[in-house]
Amino acid sequence: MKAYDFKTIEEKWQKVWEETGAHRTSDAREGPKYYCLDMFPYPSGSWLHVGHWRGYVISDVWSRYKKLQGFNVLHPMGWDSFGLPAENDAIKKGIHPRENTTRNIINMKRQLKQIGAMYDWDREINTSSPEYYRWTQWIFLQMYKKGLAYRKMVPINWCPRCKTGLANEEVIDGRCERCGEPVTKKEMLQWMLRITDYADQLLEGLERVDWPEKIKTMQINWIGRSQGADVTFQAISPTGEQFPLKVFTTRPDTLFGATYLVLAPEHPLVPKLTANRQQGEVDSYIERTKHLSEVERMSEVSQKTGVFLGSYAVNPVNGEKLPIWISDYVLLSYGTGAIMCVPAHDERDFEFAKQFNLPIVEVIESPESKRGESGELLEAYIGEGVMINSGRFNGLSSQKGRGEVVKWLAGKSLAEETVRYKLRDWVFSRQRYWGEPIVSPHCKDRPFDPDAVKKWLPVDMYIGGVEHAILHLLYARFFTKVLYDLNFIDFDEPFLRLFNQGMVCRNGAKMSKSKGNVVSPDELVEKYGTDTVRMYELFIGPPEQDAEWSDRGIEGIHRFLNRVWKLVTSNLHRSVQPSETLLRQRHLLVKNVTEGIESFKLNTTISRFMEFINSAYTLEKGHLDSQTIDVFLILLSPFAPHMAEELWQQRGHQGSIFEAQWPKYDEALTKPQEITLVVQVNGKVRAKLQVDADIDRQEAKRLALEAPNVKAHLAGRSPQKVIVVPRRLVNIVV
Ligand code: ANZ
Repeated sequence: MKAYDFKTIEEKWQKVWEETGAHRTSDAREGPKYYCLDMFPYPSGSWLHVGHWRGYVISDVWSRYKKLQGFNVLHPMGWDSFGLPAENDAIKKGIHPRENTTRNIINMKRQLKQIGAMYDWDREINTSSPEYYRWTQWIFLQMYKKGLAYRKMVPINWCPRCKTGLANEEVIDGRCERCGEPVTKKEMLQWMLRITDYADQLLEGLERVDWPEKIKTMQINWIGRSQGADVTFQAISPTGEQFPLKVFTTRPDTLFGATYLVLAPEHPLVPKLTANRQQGEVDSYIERTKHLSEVERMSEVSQKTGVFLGSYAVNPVNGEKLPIWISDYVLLSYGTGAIMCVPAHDERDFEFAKQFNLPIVEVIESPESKRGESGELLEAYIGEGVMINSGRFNGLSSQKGRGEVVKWLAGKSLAEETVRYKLRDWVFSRQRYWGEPIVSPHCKDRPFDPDAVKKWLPVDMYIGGVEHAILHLLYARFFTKVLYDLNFIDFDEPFLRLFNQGMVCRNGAKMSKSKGNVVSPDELVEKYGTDTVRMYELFIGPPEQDAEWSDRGIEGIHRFLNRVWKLVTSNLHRSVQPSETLLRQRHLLVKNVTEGIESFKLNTTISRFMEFINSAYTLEKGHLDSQTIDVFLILLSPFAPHMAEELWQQRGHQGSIFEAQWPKYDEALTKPQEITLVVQVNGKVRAKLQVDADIDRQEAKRLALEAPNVKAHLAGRSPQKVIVVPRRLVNIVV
């Protein structure tokens, strides 16, 4: 028997897999198709650390498991290689991003291969290669033809020093993340994609996919559908001119409680409605707002600020004149960019009214309102209730009143029901160099092979980090829906099932280069082998949760694999029948591993393997029959593919273990075995009990003493002695 020489074994099998094209997917292979996709990595130059490994190991276990179940599995890999991180990395190294990207890909590919995952490298794609992006351009053109891509002047975050537009995420406290220069807003002509046309479809489709609820909720909130009404006020300028002024509100039932209006500082009516004496203050407020990001403007913690314009608007429900203000908490890009303010029933308006001493008028009554000693409102009451101070609508419930008020105003063309979305059209232009060039096209061939698309898509299982919950996953769904509407594909949701792995942490923080807490897999692979590292990645915690990395824990997994190696190699050709107990344990293991993988409980599944091996050593004294070994190896193979493949061969099988079939189990054999326990009182049989075979002495004694007939014969006397013969008899002496 040879020791477990993981180095030789792993090198050997990676070579064999490569040479035989074991991971190449053939369209012609039998079995239903299964498409398992990883979120593609960015080849940005940092090495893969053990945190990156985790997701790839999870998806590989899943793909190999599906293959063993008889599916024809497609598991490709590619590179998401355009974008700011790739450009910044190239700038840092002083070389062209294309050259840098090519180098990074070579490195990362070598590292990915170290995992021993079954990627079909023949289908590798690279988003920055012309062969790839000519087709993203082609899709863009189709969208343009359908009116879904258009150009518009929009204000973007602009860093005057770096001379580039910045994403909201790159603006920190109003300054450029990289150079610290204050960020301004700049109007620029941008390419936009009309994702808002798809808002309802993007919501509806979420009901049809098997995704974590958390991610669905995040997308629902991001799309942010609000049902409400546009209501028209009459604004009167300081010179007496009148302008219709539309506000968007989700609470038309509170119209009688409006005590002022607020416009976004950028609202086009602001110049017309500003009184001369207010001009200076208004101008400086507008200038100040330019330096704030939307995130900062919507922040709940910052104090409300604003300026009175010096003009008024007439409330259509009661003819009252309300002062018009501007404030940064109203965004131009949402609704109509103007709001009516009801401080009694809106938190932000309440805060603003307190700050500037504006009147607060209650129009919704509820016992839940929080009041001070003299009955005044202590905070806005935002819930439902009964309408008061609302003229003809008094006494109606707020829910019912909402519709009635709109109906009444609609009759005078002063209101209409509307649905608004938080979702904005997507600014698709990039000001930087390393990004998809926007079209100059001569597409001769096709973007994709319709037969292949029909066979493989949609993706059955998509695996990646939770940080992509919104943008990437929403855009991908949008593109899919557009292609569906253009009749290029016949499905409209790209990812049927989604799995998000948790992050790997060290010293309590997410593992990352910038935190200086990364662990490289290289030395671990060198010391323990890939299979050990793979299994340890899975063992550190439930896959969907964040987990703390410890270098020490890996020893335990390595010891386990050594025990497996020893046990199997010392039983390679033993012609024995399994004991009844072992047979049952084997069936139970098949059940547990199958269910464990199905429910992604990969860490506890590994514990099941360990228990099985322990009891094989103790109960069976290290003797295993061939069939049990084969079943065990197949179950283990998605986790430790190199070792399983090697031992499978040593058992004398022809061909790869991954051509084998996932074992089945007999449900009856997984149930705890029952035996008949005979209970005697003073030598006479008084009861026969059906109990679990592995019942312990304590429990056997308790059950025996509780049996009704036994109790009757004891007649209240306490036994002098209770003798338990395991699995057979309990003898009670009184
Ligand atoms: C009056 C009112 C009274 C409101 C009340 C709420 C409660 P969601 O649910 O997020 O869609 N609003 C409208 N446009 C806005 C903008 N551009 N910037 C900031 N706030 C805006 O919220 C809709 C509500 O947010 C609208 O309903 C409006 O305030 C405000 F008791 O109108 B409401």
